Amino acid sequence: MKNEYLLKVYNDLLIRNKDEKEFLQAVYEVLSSLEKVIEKDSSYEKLGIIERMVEPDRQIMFRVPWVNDEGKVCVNRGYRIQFNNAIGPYKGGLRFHPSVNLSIIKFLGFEQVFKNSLTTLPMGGAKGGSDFDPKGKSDGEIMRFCQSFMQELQRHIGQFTDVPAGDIGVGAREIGYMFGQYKKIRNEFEGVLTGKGLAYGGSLIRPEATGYGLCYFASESLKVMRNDSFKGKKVVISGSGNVAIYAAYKAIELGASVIAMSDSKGYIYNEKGLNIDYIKEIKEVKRGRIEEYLQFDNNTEYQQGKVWTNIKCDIALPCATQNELELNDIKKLYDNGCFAVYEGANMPLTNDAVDFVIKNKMLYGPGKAANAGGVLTSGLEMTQNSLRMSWTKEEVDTKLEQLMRGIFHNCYETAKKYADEYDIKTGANIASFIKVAEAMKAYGIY
Ligand code: NDP
Ligand code: 2IT
Repeated sequence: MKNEYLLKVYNDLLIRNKDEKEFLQAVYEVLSSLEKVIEKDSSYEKLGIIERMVEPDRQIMFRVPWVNDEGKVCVNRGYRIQFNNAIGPYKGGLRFHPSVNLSIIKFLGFEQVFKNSLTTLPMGGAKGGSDFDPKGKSDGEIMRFCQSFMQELQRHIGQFTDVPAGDIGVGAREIGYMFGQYKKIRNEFEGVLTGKGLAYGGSLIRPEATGYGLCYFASESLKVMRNDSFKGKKVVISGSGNVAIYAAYKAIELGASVIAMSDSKGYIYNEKGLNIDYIKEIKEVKRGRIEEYLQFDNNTEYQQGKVWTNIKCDIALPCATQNELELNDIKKLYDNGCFAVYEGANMPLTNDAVDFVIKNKMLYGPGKAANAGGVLTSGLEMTQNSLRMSWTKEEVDTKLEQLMRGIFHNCYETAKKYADEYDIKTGANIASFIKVAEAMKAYGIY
């Protein structure tokens, strides 16, 4: 990054937020793509657009007390970072994981602003969550935690203000407990959360949406950039949660075999392909570990530790968490024949790993574009709630597929205009930035 204005904003942020490693990384990734637009239009600097974009509208942090099954009072920290609502109400998931801290929620909120802009739907960006660890907790403990979390969060959100959803550690069960608590405290039945159950305003295809959307984006990229498809490809996926499972189903439906998946403890590998129904049963019903797959199929290998970079494959779909693939991992994947990486997770590649991918002309889908299908379908859930009706599976899936293919084209055309066709990172950042920046300009200074 050479532009003086961008460097100054970044260096100021570095001083003020020096401990927020993930947030600084996400900001650097975006700012380093914006040089050409900033140099072409001096109004961005004059109006302080970048300074205003890197500072959240508001950061909410709160105490979450809850009682465990032994009757002991426990305390966690809750967060909601409302980053930017220039193009619509704040929107973004909630993450429950022991690693959650301010830096992680801020990076996720910052990314969400640009991702939501790419969806073409009217949604601003936010993120929230807690350092609560759902692993090993009983249903009763999860319920009491979610109720306490919502007791405070409810005063900051609303269907026209801020609409949270799921992320790591937050799925249909947690959304149900939180929606019930919101409805009770506020005495309002409104689409304040997405990812709801079908019985109370949820959308068909929302559980599948991020994984399906990732494969729609990938298949458009394969078609346009290589005249190719998923057919016959060997795919490796990290994670075995919501995003990973439905990405695996869709990749298989499109003709690929998924040969490896993982969790935070290790990965499973079977050259002939994995059976995703077993993984769904282990993760969604038993809430167990991926290692238990071996009980269903003893021809599969299990390895402890970091994901699968030593496996021969064609396409990698990192769908677990941030910074899971570093430069050396990507180099190994590349040496093993992998030619495409599409990010189901948020920021799964370090910035130097992304640079390697682009430099070596691997096909690439940055998270803010490739995993936008989840929030996009959340946007469709909000629309259905406003209309007080629900669309069929086919209607939602068709909209998801069309919009994801559209996101690829928007990023690809913008990449060609400002950089080169393999630099989809720059394409995604510039295309999403311009829309948010134009809205901010229209409002004047406030
Ligand atoms: P889940 O909680 O359903 O699954 C998370 C998966 O990632 C699990 O397999 C988990 O393993 C693994 N994982 C989580 N943290 C770590 C870690 N620190 N190290 C290694 N593995 C880890 O979450 P989702 O599938 O919803 O989310 C996965 C990613 O996708 C996240 O980056 C999220 O931000 C992103 N995303 C999610 C969307 C959604 O709609 N849900 C939308 C867009 C992006 P284990 O069980 O062992 O912890
Ligand atoms: O990272 C993400 O885009 C999500 N976790 C989904 C957010 C949403 O509001 O559906």
